[in-house]
Amino acid sequence: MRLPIVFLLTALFALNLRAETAGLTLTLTSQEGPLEDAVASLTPLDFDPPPLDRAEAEIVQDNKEYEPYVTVIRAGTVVRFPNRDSVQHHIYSVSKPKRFELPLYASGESKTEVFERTGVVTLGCNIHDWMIAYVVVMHTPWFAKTKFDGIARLDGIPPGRYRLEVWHPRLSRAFTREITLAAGENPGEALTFKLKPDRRIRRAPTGSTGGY
Ligand SMILES: [Cu+2]
Repeated sequence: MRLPIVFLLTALFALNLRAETAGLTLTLTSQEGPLEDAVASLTPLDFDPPPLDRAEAEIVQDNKEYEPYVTVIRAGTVVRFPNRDSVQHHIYSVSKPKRFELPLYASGESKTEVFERTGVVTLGCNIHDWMIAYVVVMHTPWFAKTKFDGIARLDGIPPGRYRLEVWHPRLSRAFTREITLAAGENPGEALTFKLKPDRRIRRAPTGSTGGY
């Protein structure tokens, strides 16, 4: 008789938690269509987000590209940089929140770095000019990155006032606005952005750079 009551209480508690949280679903587009690789986040204005327990992320070097192109993490996250290529890379960042370099290391090896400070960190490679990736380091745990459909789903958010922010490598500045989220609601919103030209360096044709 005792177990079922515990189950019932657990179920009620879970239901209650769900009813008390809020959500937000964003559909992001630009002049080119659905906006991929945008980071949408909600930073609480009236309370501190829960502290980060432990988090890891991975940015791979594969086929002489970084993958993924955009990574969003919380401050304090450990990022692994495995080299899955047959060639070596020299990862570097001169971005303020995290200046570092990981000189050449062999295929199959991996290095790690901790990202402690919030902001956007741009990664390059000293050998391959076209290699670029972004690490968006956030204080808040409530963020989402868009895929090809441009949709960012933010849910399980405590109700309250937030700063909604949308970042993308090709926005002149991040979009921000205050928003209030109510318990049990998950409104949808569409936002359209004007992107700057894509300044990514075109990759050298395969085979023309010999050993590189
Ligand atoms: Cu490289």
